[in-house]
Amino acid sequence: RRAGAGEYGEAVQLDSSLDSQVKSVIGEFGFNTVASDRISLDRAPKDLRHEECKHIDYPSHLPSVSVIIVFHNEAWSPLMRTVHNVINNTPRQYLHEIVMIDDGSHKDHLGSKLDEYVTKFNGIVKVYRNDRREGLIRARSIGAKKSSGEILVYLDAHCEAEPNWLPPLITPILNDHRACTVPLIDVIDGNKYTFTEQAGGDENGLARGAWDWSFQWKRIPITKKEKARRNRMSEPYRSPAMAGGLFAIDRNFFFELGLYDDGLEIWGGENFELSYKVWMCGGQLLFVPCSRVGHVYRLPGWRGNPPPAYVPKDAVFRNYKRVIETWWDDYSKYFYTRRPEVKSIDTGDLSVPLSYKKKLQCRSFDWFMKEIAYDIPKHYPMVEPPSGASGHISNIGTKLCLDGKFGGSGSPLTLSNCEQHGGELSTTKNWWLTWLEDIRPGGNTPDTARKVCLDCVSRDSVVSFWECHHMRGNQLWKYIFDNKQLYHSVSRSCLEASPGEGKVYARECNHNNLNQLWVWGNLNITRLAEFNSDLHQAAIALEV
Ligand SMILES: [Mn+2]
Repeated sequence: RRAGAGEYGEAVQLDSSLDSQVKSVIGEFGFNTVASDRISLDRAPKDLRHEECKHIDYPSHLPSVSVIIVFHNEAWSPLMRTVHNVINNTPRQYLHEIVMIDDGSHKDHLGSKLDEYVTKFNGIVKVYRNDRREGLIRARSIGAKKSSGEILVYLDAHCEAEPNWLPPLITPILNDHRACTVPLIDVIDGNKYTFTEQAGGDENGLARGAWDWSFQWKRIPITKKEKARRNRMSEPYRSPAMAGGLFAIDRNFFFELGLYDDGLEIWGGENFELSYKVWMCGGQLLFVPCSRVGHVYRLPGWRGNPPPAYVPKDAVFRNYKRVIETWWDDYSKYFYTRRPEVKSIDTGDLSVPLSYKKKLQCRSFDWFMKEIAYDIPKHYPMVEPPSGASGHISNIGTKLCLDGKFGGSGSPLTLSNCEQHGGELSTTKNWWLTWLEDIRPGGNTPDTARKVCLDCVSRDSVVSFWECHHMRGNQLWKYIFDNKQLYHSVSRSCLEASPGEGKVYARECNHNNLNQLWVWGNLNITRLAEFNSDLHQAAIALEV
Protein backbone atom coordinates (compact mmCIF):
# COMPACT_ATOMS: atom_id res chain seq x y z
CA ARG A 1 0.00 0.00 0.00
CA ARG A 2 1.31 3.45 -0.94
CA ALA A 3 1.85 6.09 1.73
CA GLY A 4 2.04 9.85 1.25
CA ALA A 5 -0.02 13.00 0.75
CA GLY A 6 -3.21 12.45 -1.22
CA GLU A 7 -2.70 8.71 -1.78
CA TYR A 8 -5.96 6.87 -2.62
CA GLY A 9 -7.67 10.24 -2.75
CA GLU A 10 -7.03 11.23 0.87
CA ALA A 11 -7.60 14.95 1.44
CA VAL A 12 -4.52 17.16 1.33
CA GLN A 13 -4.41 19.62 4.24
CA LEU A 14 -2.46 22.85 3.98
CA ASP A 15 -1.41 25.27 6.69
CA SER A 16 -3.43 28.50 6.60
CA SER A 17 -0.17 30.46 6.31
CA LEU A 18 -0.24 29.41 2.63
CA ASP A 19 -3.65 31.01 1.96
CA SER A 20 -2.42 33.93 -0.11
CA GLN A 21 -0.16 31.71 -2.21
CA VAL A 22 -3.10 29.34 -2.77
CA LYS A 23 -5.33 32.21 -3.85
CA SER A 24 -2.75 33.33 -6.36
CA VAL A 25 -2.26 29.91 -7.99
CA ILE A 26 -6.02 29.35 -8.17
CA GLY A 27 -6.28 32.64 -10.06
CA GLU A 28 -3.59 31.49 -12.48
CA PHE A 29 -4.45 27.80 -12.97
CA GLY A 30 -7.92 27.23 -11.53
CA PHE A 31 -6.59 24.61 -9.11
CA ASN A 32 -4.81 24.64 -5.79
CA THR A 33 -1.47 23.60 -7.22
CA VAL A 34 0.23 24.14 -3.84
CA ALA A 35 -1.72 21.08 -2.68
CA SER A 36 -1.35 19.24 -5.99
CA ASP A 37 2.45 19.70 -5.94
CA ARG A 38 2.60 17.82 -2.61
CA ILE A 39 0.97 14.72 -4.10
CA SER A 40 3.06 12.17 -5.95
CA LEU A 41 2.54 12.20 -9.71
CA ASP A 42 2.18 8.44 -9.30
CA ARG A 43 -0.40 8.56 -6.52
CA ALA A 44 -2.94 5.76 -6.40
CA PRO A 45 -6.41 7.06 -7.26
CA LYS A 46 -9.48 6.31 -5.21
CA ASP A 47 -11.46 3.36 -6.54
CA LEU A 48 -15.15 4.34 -6.65
CA ARG A 49 -16.21 1.40 -8.82
CA HIS A 50 -19.18 -0.68 -7.86
CA GLU A 51 -18.27 -4.10 -6.52
CA GLU A 52 -19.93 -5.71 -9.53
CA CYS A 53 -17.40 -4.05 -11.85
CA LYS A 54 -14.51 -5.83 -10.17
CA HIS A 55 -15.75 -9.25 -11.24
CA ILE A 56 -16.23 -8.82 -14.98
CA ASP A 57 -13.93 -10.39 -17.56
CA TYR A 58 -13.08 -8.20 -20.50
CA PRO A 59 -11.56 -9.41 -23.78
CA SER A 60 -7.81 -9.93 -23.44
CA HIS A 61 -7.13 -8.66 -26.96
CA LEU A 62 -8.10 -5.05 -27.37
CA PRO A 63 -7.30 -2.66 -30.22
CA SER A 64 -4.43 -0.21 -29.82
CA VAL A 65 -5.30 3.03 -28.06
CA SER A 66 -4.02 6.57 -28.45
CA VAL A 67 -4.77 8.74 -25.43
CA ILE A 68 -5.01 12.37 -26.52
CA ILE A 69 -4.50 15.21 -24.06
CA VAL A 70 -4.92 18.82 -25.20
CA PHE A 71 -3.58 21.54 -22.92
CA HIS A 72 -3.18 25.30 -22.85
CA ASN A 73 -1.15 26.93 -20.06
CA GLU A 74 -1.96 24.00 -17.78
CA ALA A 75 -0.30 23.73 -14.36
CA TRP A 76 2.52 21.18 -14.20
CA SER A 77 1.46 18.66 -11.58
CA PRO A 78 -2.23 18.21 -12.61
CA LEU A 79 -1.11 17.78 -16.24
CA MET A 80 1.73 15.40 -15.54
CA ARG A 81 -0.30 13.43 -13.01
CA THR A 82 -2.72 12.76 -15.87
CA VAL A 83 0.14 11.34 -17.94
CA HIS A 84 1.61 9.30 -15.08
CA ASN A 85 -1.81 7.99 -14.12
CA VAL A 86 -2.60 6.78 -17.63
CA ILE A 87 0.74 4.98 -17.87
CA ASN A 88 0.37 3.44 -14.41
CA ASN A 89 -3.25 2.34 -14.84
CA THR A 90 -3.24 1.10 -18.43
CA PRO A 91 -1.84 -2.27 -19.51
CA ARG A 92 1.16 -1.50 -21.72
CA GLN A 93 -0.01 -3.77 -24.54
CA TYR A 94 -3.08 -1.57 -25.19
CA LEU A 95 -1.45 1.81 -24.78
CA HIS A 96 -0.09 2.65 -28.20
CA GLU A 97 0.83 6.25 -27.28
CA ILE A 98 -0.09 9.34 -25.34
CA VAL A 99 -0.42 12.31 -27.68
CA MET A 100 -0.07 15.67 -25.98
CA ILE A 101 -1.21 18.66 -27.99
CA ASP A 102 0.18 21.94 -26.69
CA ASP A 103 -2.33 24.50 -27.87
CA GLY A 104 -0.28 27.69 -27.79
CA SER A 105 0.91 27.60 -24.18
CA HIS A 106 3.32 30.29 -23.07
CA LYS A 107 4.31 29.02 -19.62
CA ASP A 108 7.98 28.16 -19.13
CA HIS A 109 7.31 24.75 -17.63
CA LEU A 110 5.47 23.64 -20.79
CA GLY A 111 8.42 24.27 -23.13
CA SER A 112 11.76 22.44 -23.17
CA LYS A 113 11.23 21.23 -19.57
CA LEU A 114 8.23 19.22 -20.76
CA ASP A 115 10.06 17.91 -23.85
CA GLU A 116 12.93 16.68 -21.70
CA TYR A 117 10.66 15.22 -19.05
CA VAL A 118 8.68 13.00 -21.42
CA THR A 119 11.84 11.34 -22.77
CA LYS A 120 11.77 9.18 -19.65
CA PHE A 121 8.72 7.41 -21.04
CA ASN A 122 10.78 5.97 -23.91
CA GLY A 123 8.81 7.47 -26.75
CA ILE A 124 5.32 6.51 -25.61
CA VAL A 125 4.50 10.15 -24.80
CA LYS A 126 4.62 12.47 -27.80
CA VAL A 127 4.32 16.25 -27.60
CA TYR A 128 3.06 18.28 -30.56
CA ARG A 129 2.70 22.04 -30.60
CA ASN A 130 0.23 24.10 -32.58
CA ASP A 131 1.69 27.06 -34.49
CA ARG A 132 -1.00 29.29 -33.06
CA ARG A 133 -3.62 28.72 -30.40
CA GLU A 134 -6.43 26.85 -32.14
CA GLY A 135 -8.69 26.29 -29.15
CA LEU A 136 -9.61 23.02 -27.50
CA ILE A 137 -11.95 21.93 -30.28
CA ARG A 138 -9.67 22.18 -33.33
CA ALA A 139 -6.77 20.98 -31.14
CA ARG A 140 -8.70 17.76 -30.47
CA SER A 141 -9.18 17.26 -34.20
CA ILE A 142 -5.44 17.89 -34.68
CA GLY A 143 -4.82 15.25 -31.98
CA ALA A 144 -6.83 12.74 -34.03
CA LYS A 145 -4.65 13.46 -37.07
CA LYS A 146 -1.41 13.10 -35.10
CA SER A 147 -2.51 9.80 -33.53
CA SER A 148 -2.23 6.35 -35.04
CA GLY A 149 -4.01 4.04 -32.56
CA GLU A 150 -7.17 2.25 -33.68
CA ILE A 151 -9.13 3.82 -30.82
CA LEU A 152 -8.79 7.42 -29.69
CA VAL A 153 -9.36 8.19 -26.02
CA TYR A 154 -9.66 11.88 -25.15
CA LEU A 155 -8.91 13.05 -21.64
CA ASP A 156 -8.90 16.54 -20.19
CA ALA A 157 -5.47 17.71 -19.04
CA HIS A 158 -6.34 17.20 -15.35
CA CYS A 159 -7.70 13.68 -14.95
CA GLU A 160 -6.93 10.61 -12.91
CA ALA A 161 -8.34 7.32 -14.13
CA GLU A 162 -9.41 4.72 -11.59
CA PRO A 163 -8.35 1.06 -11.66
CA ASN A 164 -9.06 -0.95 -14.82
CA TRP A 165 -10.63 2.05 -16.51
CA LEU A 166 -9.71 1.17 -20.09
CA PRO A 167 -11.02 -2.35 -20.93
CA PRO A 168 -14.67 -1.55 -20.02
CA LEU A 169 -14.43 1.68 -22.02
CA ILE A 170 -13.09 0.00 -25.16
CA THR A 171 -15.07 -3.25 -25.16
CA PRO A 172 -18.36 -1.73 -26.46
CA ILE A 173 -16.44 -0.34 -29.46
CA LEU A 174 -15.28 -3.88 -30.29
CA ASN A 175 -18.91 -4.89 -30.59
CA ASP A 176 -19.92 -1.81 -32.59
CA HIS A 177 -17.22 0.34 -34.14
CA ARG A 178 -19.70 3.21 -34.27
CA ALA A 179 -20.15 3.20 -30.50
CA CYS A 180 -18.63 6.22 -28.79
CA THR A 181 -18.11 5.59 -25.07
CA VAL A 182 -17.86 7.86 -22.05
CA PRO A 183 -16.54 6.89 -18.60
CA LEU A 184 -18.33 7.83 -15.42
CA ILE A 185 -16.71 11.10 -14.45
CA ASP A 186 -15.95 11.57 -10.76
CA VAL A 187 -15.23 14.91 -9.14
CA ILE A 188 -11.69 15.56 -7.92
CA ASP A 189 -11.80 18.56 -5.60
CA GLY A 190 -9.41 21.24 -6.88
CA ASN A 191 -8.36 22.15 -3.33
CA LYS A 192 -8.04 18.86 -1.47
CA TYR A 193 -7.76 16.41 -4.39
CA THR A 194 -10.38 14.04 -2.96
CA PHE A 195 -12.62 11.94 -5.23
CA THR A 196 -16.42 12.05 -4.98
CA GLU A 197 -19.23 10.85 -7.16
CA GLN A 198 -21.07 13.49 -9.20
CA ALA A 199 -24.43 14.54 -7.78
CA GLY A 200 -27.71 13.98 -9.60
CA GLY A 201 -27.44 10.29 -10.44
CA ASP A 202 -29.73 7.46 -9.38
CA GLU A 203 -29.01 5.11 -6.44
CA ASN A 204 -26.04 3.77 -8.41
CA GLY A 205 -24.85 7.25 -9.41
CA LEU A 206 -26.03 6.82 -13.00
CA ALA A 207 -27.39 9.71 -15.06
CA ARG A 208 -27.87 10.56 -18.73
CA GLY A 209 -26.34 13.57 -20.43
CA ALA A 210 -28.76 16.18 -21.74
CA TRP A 211 -29.30 19.87 -22.53
CA ASP A 212 -31.93 22.44 -21.81
CA TRP A 213 -33.37 24.55 -24.63
CA SER A 214 -30.97 27.39 -23.95
CA PHE A 215 -28.27 24.79 -24.79
CA GLN A 216 -26.84 24.29 -21.33
CA TRP A 217 -25.39 20.93 -20.30
CA LYS A 218 -27.65 18.97 -17.93
CA ARG A 219 -27.70 15.59 -16.27
CA ILE A 220 -31.00 13.74 -16.01
CA PRO A 221 -31.84 10.45 -14.31
CA ILE A 222 -31.39 7.21 -16.21
CA THR A 223 -34.80 6.04 -17.40
CA LYS A 224 -36.66 2.80 -16.72
CA LYS A 225 -36.44 2.09 -20.44
CA GLU A 226 -32.63 2.25 -20.45
CA LYS A 227 -32.43 0.17 -17.28
CA ALA A 228 -34.67 -2.45 -18.87
CA ARG A 229 -32.34 -2.75 -21.88
CA ARG A 230 -29.60 -4.17 -19.65
CA ASN A 231 -29.23 -7.23 -17.46
CA ARG A 232 -26.95 -5.59 -14.93
CA MET A 233 -26.43 -2.17 -13.44
CA SER A 234 -22.80 -2.26 -14.54
CA GLU A 235 -23.52 -2.56 -18.28
CA PRO A 236 -23.15 0.45 -20.60
CA TYR A 237 -26.31 2.47 -21.24
CA ARG A 238 -27.39 4.96 -23.88
CA SER A 239 -27.09 8.69 -23.31
CA PRO A 240 -28.36 11.49 -25.56
CA ALA A 241 -25.23 13.61 -25.00
CA MET A 242 -21.82 13.71 -23.39
CA ALA A 243 -20.15 16.38 -21.27
CA GLY A 244 -17.36 16.47 -23.84
CA GLY A 245 -13.96 16.24 -22.17
CA LEU A 246 -13.59 12.47 -21.78
CA PHE A 247 -14.59 9.88 -24.36
CA ALA A 248 -13.38 7.04 -26.57
CA ILE A 249 -14.11 6.69 -30.27
CA ASP A 250 -12.96 4.49 -33.14
CA ARG A 251 -10.45 6.55 -35.11
CA ASN A 252 -11.92 5.63 -38.51
CA PHE A 253 -15.44 6.42 -37.35
CA PHE A 254 -14.34 9.83 -36.01
CA PHE A 255 -12.82 10.63 -39.41
CA GLU A 256 -15.97 9.39 -41.21
CA LEU A 257 -17.92 11.91 -39.11
CA GLY A 258 -15.56 14.67 -40.21
CA LEU A 259 -14.00 15.09 -36.72
CA TYR A 260 -15.33 18.27 -35.10
CA ASP A 261 -16.78 21.10 -37.16
CA ASP A 262 -13.63 23.12 -37.91
CA GLY A 263 -15.58 26.36 -37.59
CA LEU A 264 -16.12 25.94 -33.85
CA GLU A 265 -13.87 28.19 -31.77
CA ILE A 266 -12.04 27.41 -28.47
CA TRP A 267 -14.76 25.55 -26.52
CA GLY A 268 -18.52 25.31 -26.21
CA GLY A 269 -21.17 23.27 -28.00
CA GLU A 270 -18.69 20.74 -29.44
CA ASN A 271 -19.84 18.10 -26.96
CA PHE A 272 -23.36 18.36 -28.39
CA GLU A 273 -22.11 18.51 -31.98
CA LEU A 274 -20.30 15.20 -31.56
CA SER A 275 -23.15 13.61 -29.59
CA TYR A 276 -25.66 14.53 -32.32
CA LYS A 277 -23.39 13.35 -35.13
CA VAL A 278 -22.75 10.03 -33.43
CA TRP A 279 -26.44 9.33 -32.82
CA MET A 280 -27.96 10.78 -35.96
CA CYS A 281 -25.33 9.39 -38.36
CA GLY A 282 -25.50 5.71 -37.45
CA GLY A 283 -23.62 5.39 -34.17
CA GLN A 284 -24.49 5.29 -30.50
CA LEU A 285 -23.26 7.11 -27.42
CA LEU A 286 -22.81 4.90 -24.37
CA PHE A 287 -22.00 5.73 -20.75
CA VAL A 288 -19.89 3.01 -19.14
CA PRO A 289 -20.46 2.57 -15.38
CA CYS A 290 -17.39 0.38 -14.81
CA SER A 291 -14.96 2.82 -16.38
CA ARG A 292 -14.40 5.68 -13.97
CA VAL A 293 -12.15 8.68 -14.37
CA GLY A 294 -11.72 11.53 -11.89
CA HIS A 295 -11.65 15.06 -13.31
CA VAL A 296 -10.46 18.15 -11.46
CA TYR A 297 -13.04 20.91 -11.89
CA ARG A 298 -11.78 24.51 -12.05
CA LEU A 299 -12.29 26.48 -8.87
CA PRO A 300 -14.05 29.82 -8.54
CA GLY A 301 -11.45 32.57 -8.67
CA TRP A 302 -9.75 31.25 -11.83
CA ARG A 303 -9.00 34.09 -14.22
CA GLY A 304 -9.13 31.79 -17.25
CA ASN A 305 -7.31 32.30 -20.54
CA PRO A 306 -8.49 35.08 -22.82
CA PRO A 307 -9.26 33.89 -26.37
CA PRO A 308 -6.80 34.78 -29.15
CA ALA A 309 -7.46 38.01 -31.03
CA TYR A 310 -8.67 36.32 -34.24
CA VAL A 311 -11.63 34.69 -32.47
CA PRO A 312 -14.93 36.53 -33.09
CA LYS A 313 -16.62 37.95 -30.06
CA ASP A 314 -19.62 35.94 -28.85
CA ALA A 315 -17.67 32.85 -29.96
CA VAL A 316 -19.54 30.54 -27.62
CA PHE A 317 -22.95 31.65 -28.90
CA ARG A 318 -21.63 31.50 -32.45
CA ASN A 319 -20.60 27.89 -31.76
CA TYR A 320 -24.03 27.10 -30.34
CA LYS A 321 -25.69 28.59 -33.38
CA ARG A 322 -23.49 26.58 -35.78
CA VAL A 323 -24.44 23.36 -34.01
CA ILE A 324 -28.12 24.24 -33.73
CA GLU A 325 -28.40 25.43 -37.33
CA THR A 326 -26.71 22.22 -38.52
CA TRP A 327 -28.54 19.67 -36.38
CA TRP A 328 -31.73 20.92 -34.73
CA ASP A 329 -33.94 21.38 -37.83
CA ASP A 330 -37.27 22.92 -36.73
CA TYR A 331 -36.37 22.59 -33.08
CA SER A 332 -34.06 25.62 -33.42
CA LYS A 333 -37.05 27.86 -32.65
CA TYR A 334 -37.04 26.61 -29.07
CA PHE A 335 -33.52 27.93 -28.64
CA TYR A 336 -34.25 31.32 -30.21
CA THR A 337 -37.25 31.99 -27.95
CA ARG A 338 -34.83 31.69 -25.03
CA ARG A 339 -31.84 33.38 -26.67
CA PRO A 340 -33.34 35.88 -29.12
CA GLU A 341 -30.07 37.85 -29.25
CA VAL A 342 -28.27 34.90 -30.89
CA LYS A 343 -30.50 35.10 -33.97
CA SER A 344 -28.44 37.98 -35.36
CA ILE A 345 -24.99 36.42 -34.78
CA ASP A 346 -23.17 35.43 -37.98
CA THR A 347 -22.41 31.69 -37.94
CA GLY A 348 -19.94 31.82 -40.81
CA ASP A 349 -19.99 29.16 -43.52
CA LEU A 350 -21.84 25.95 -42.58
CA SER A 351 -21.37 24.14 -45.87
CA VAL A 352 -18.77 21.67 -44.55
CA PRO A 353 -20.76 20.33 -41.57
CA LEU A 354 -23.92 20.27 -43.69
CA SER A 355 -22.14 18.33 -46.43
CA TYR A 356 -21.15 15.60 -43.94
CA LYS A 357 -24.72 15.46 -42.68
CA LYS A 358 -25.91 14.92 -46.22
CA LYS A 359 -23.20 12.48 -47.28
CA LEU A 360 -23.74 10.31 -44.20
CA GLN A 361 -27.53 10.45 -44.67
CA CYS A 362 -27.96 11.39 -41.04
CA ARG A 363 -31.39 11.11 -39.46
CA SER A 364 -33.55 14.03 -38.38
CA PHE A 365 -33.48 15.75 -35.01
CA ASP A 366 -37.11 14.77 -34.59
CA TRP A 367 -36.14 11.09 -34.89
CA PHE A 368 -33.39 11.67 -32.34
CA MET A 369 -35.74 13.39 -29.89
CA LYS A 370 -38.31 10.62 -30.16
CA GLU A 371 -36.00 7.59 -30.09
CA ILE A 372 -33.01 8.59 -27.98
CA ALA A 373 -33.60 11.90 -26.18
CA TYR A 374 -37.26 11.08 -25.44
CA ASP A 375 -36.88 11.91 -21.73
CA ILE A 376 -35.40 15.41 -22.10
CA PRO A 377 -38.76 17.21 -22.63
CA LYS A 378 -40.06 15.75 -19.37
CA HIS A 379 -37.31 17.60 -17.55
CA TYR A 380 -36.92 20.51 -19.97
CA PRO A 381 -40.11 21.06 -21.99
CA MET A 382 -39.61 22.78 -25.35
CA VAL A 383 -42.42 25.17 -24.52
CA GLU A 384 -42.42 26.01 -20.86
CA PRO A 385 -45.82 25.25 -19.23
CA PRO A 386 -47.57 28.29 -17.73
CA SER A 387 -46.48 29.75 -14.43
CA GLY A 388 -48.81 30.03 -11.45
CA ALA A 389 -47.93 33.61 -10.62
CA SER A 390 -45.64 36.43 -11.74
CA GLY A 391 -44.69 40.05 -11.11
CA HIS A 392 -43.91 41.79 -7.84
CA ILE A 393 -44.22 39.95 -4.56
CA SER A 394 -45.18 42.57 -2.01
CA ASN A 395 -45.57 42.02 1.70
CA ILE A 396 -48.73 43.34 3.37
CA GLY A 397 -47.18 43.87 6.80
CA THR A 398 -44.03 45.72 5.77
CA LYS A 399 -45.21 47.08 2.39
CA LEU A 400 -41.82 46.00 1.04
CA CYS A 401 -41.15 43.79 -1.98
CA LEU A 402 -38.98 40.73 -2.38
CA ASP A 403 -35.80 41.87 -4.09
CA GLY A 404 -34.32 39.61 -6.79
CA LYS A 405 -30.81 41.09 -6.70
CA PHE A 406 -28.63 37.99 -6.78
CA GLY A 407 -25.50 38.05 -4.65
CA GLY A 408 -24.46 34.46 -5.38
CA SER A 409 -25.70 31.06 -4.28
CA GLY A 410 -26.34 31.01 -0.55
CA SER A 411 -26.81 34.75 -0.22
CA PRO A 412 -29.96 35.67 1.69
CA LEU A 413 -32.98 37.13 0.00
CA THR A 414 -33.63 40.78 0.77
CA LEU A 415 -36.58 43.17 0.91
CA SER A 416 -36.71 46.60 -0.67
CA ASN A 417 -39.15 49.30 -1.70
CA CYS A 418 -41.63 48.34 -4.38
CA GLU A 419 -41.16 51.54 -6.42
CA GLN A 420 -41.11 51.51 -10.19
CA HIS A 421 -38.13 52.58 -12.30
CA GLY A 422 -38.61 54.71 -15.40
CA GLY A 423 -42.17 53.52 -15.81
CA GLU A 424 -40.98 49.90 -16.14
CA LEU A 425 -41.32 47.36 -13.40
CA SER A 426 -37.81 46.75 -12.12
CA THR A 427 -36.83 43.30 -13.42
CA THR A 428 -35.05 42.57 -10.17
CA LYS A 429 -38.48 42.72 -8.55
CA ASN A 430 -40.13 40.52 -11.15
CA TRP A 431 -40.72 36.96 -10.00
CA TRP A 432 -42.10 33.71 -11.38
CA LEU A 433 -43.79 30.81 -9.66
CA THR A 434 -42.75 28.41 -12.42
CA TRP A 435 -44.29 25.13 -13.60
CA LEU A 436 -41.71 23.40 -11.41
CA GLU A 437 -43.27 25.26 -8.46
CA ASP A 438 -40.04 27.04 -7.66
CA ILE A 439 -39.72 30.82 -7.44
CA ARG A 440 -37.27 32.65 -9.71
CA PRO A 441 -36.42 36.33 -10.27
CA GLY A 442 -35.86 38.38 -13.40
CA GLY A 443 -36.60 37.94 -17.08
CA ASN A 444 -39.56 38.90 -19.23
CA THR A 445 -40.79 35.31 -19.56
CA PRO A 446 -40.41 32.35 -17.19
CA ASP A 447 -37.82 30.72 -19.46
CA THR A 448 -35.67 33.86 -19.51
CA ALA A 449 -35.86 34.21 -15.71
CA ARG A 450 -32.61 33.72 -13.84
CA LYS A 451 -31.81 30.11 -12.95
CA VAL A 452 -31.67 30.84 -9.23
CA CYS A 453 -34.45 29.87 -6.86
CA LEU A 454 -35.82 30.64 -3.42
CA ASP A 455 -34.24 27.98 -1.28
CA CYS A 456 -34.76 27.11 2.36
CA VAL A 457 -33.30 24.35 4.50
CA SER A 458 -35.67 24.18 7.45
CA ARG A 459 -38.12 26.11 9.62
CA ASP A 460 -36.66 29.27 11.20
CA SER A 461 -33.81 29.47 8.71
CA VAL A 462 -33.26 32.41 6.44
CA VAL A 463 -34.52 32.07 2.88
CA SER A 464 -31.71 32.44 0.36
CA PHE A 465 -30.92 32.03 -3.32
CA TRP A 466 -29.59 28.79 -4.65
CA GLU A 467 -29.13 27.44 -8.14
CA CYS A 468 -32.47 25.94 -9.24
CA HIS A 469 -32.28 22.17 -8.98
CA HIS A 470 -35.63 21.29 -10.60
CA MET A 471 -36.21 18.66 -7.94
CA ARG A 472 -38.91 20.50 -6.00
CA GLY A 473 -37.88 19.41 -2.47
CA ASN A 474 -36.59 22.39 -0.51
CA GLN A 475 -37.26 24.73 -3.46
CA LEU A 476 -40.98 23.89 -3.64
CA TRP A 477 -43.32 26.74 -2.73
CA LYS A 478 -47.13 26.81 -2.70
CA TYR A 479 -48.97 30.11 -2.98
CA ILE A 480 -52.10 29.67 -0.87
CA PHE A 481 -53.98 32.43 -2.65
CA ASP A 482 -56.99 32.48 -0.31
CA ASN A 483 -54.69 33.14 2.63
CA LYS A 484 -52.01 35.07 0.68
CA GLN A 485 -49.38 32.82 2.24
CA LEU A 486 -46.28 31.37 0.58
CA TYR A 487 -46.03 27.88 1.99
CA HIS A 488 -42.75 25.95 2.08
CA SER A 489 -43.86 22.33 2.02
CA VAL A 490 -40.70 20.62 3.23
CA SER A 491 -40.50 22.64 6.44
CA ARG A 492 -44.30 23.09 6.71
CA SER A 493 -43.59 26.78 7.22
CA CYS A 494 -44.58 30.11 5.71
CA LEU A 495 -42.47 32.88 4.23
CA GLU A 496 -42.23 35.75 6.70
CA ALA A 497 -40.69 39.19 6.26
CA SER A 498 -38.30 40.31 8.98
CA PRO A 499 -38.38 44.07 8.43
CA GLY A 500 -35.64 45.01 10.90
CA GLU A 501 -33.03 42.99 9.03
CA GLY A 502 -34.59 43.26 5.57
CA LYS A 503 -34.50 39.46 5.27
CA VAL A 504 -37.12 36.72 5.01
CA TYR A 505 -37.50 33.52 6.99
CA ALA A 506 -39.54 30.34 6.94
CA ARG A 507 -41.60 30.50 10.14
CA GLU A 508 -44.48 28.60 11.67
CA CYS A 509 -47.56 29.57 9.67
CA ASN A 510 -49.77 32.19 11.27
CA HIS A 511 -52.42 33.77 9.12
CA ASN A 512 -52.84 36.66 11.58
CA ASN A 513 -49.25 37.75 11.10
CA LEU A 514 -49.34 40.39 8.36
CA ASN A 515 -45.61 39.85 7.69
CA GLN A 516 -46.61 36.41 6.35
CA LEU A 517 -49.07 37.78 3.80
CA TRP A 518 -47.84 38.32 0.24
CA VAL A 519 -49.47 39.73 -2.86
CA TRP A 520 -48.27 38.70 -6.34
CA GLY A 521 -48.61 41.04 -9.31
CA ASN A 522 -50.38 38.46 -11.50
CA LEU A 523 -52.08 35.22 -10.62
CA ASN A 524 -53.11 32.33 -12.86
CA ILE A 525 -55.80 30.89 -10.60
CA THR A 526 -56.36 27.81 -12.77
CA ARG A 527 -52.69 26.92 -12.60
CA LEU A 528 -52.48 27.64 -8.88
CA ALA A 529 -55.45 25.37 -8.27
CA GLU A 530 -53.64 22.61 -10.20
CA PHE A 531 -50.44 23.21 -8.23
CA ASN A 532 -52.30 23.16 -4.93
CA SER A 533 -54.52 20.16 -5.63
CA ASP A 534 -52.18 17.94 -3.61
CA LEU A 535 -52.18 20.26 -0.61
CA HIS A 536 -54.17 19.36 2.43
CA GLN A 537 -55.75 22.67 3.27
CA ALA A 538 -56.96 21.20 6.55
CA ALA A 539 -53.40 20.41 7.63
CA ILE A 540 -52.36 23.97 6.98
CA ALA A 541 -55.36 25.37 8.76
CA LEU A 542 -54.31 23.46 11.87
CA GLU A 543 -51.01 25.27 11.89
CA VAL A 544 -52.61 28.70 11.65
MN1 LIG B 1 -11.52 20.03 -17.53
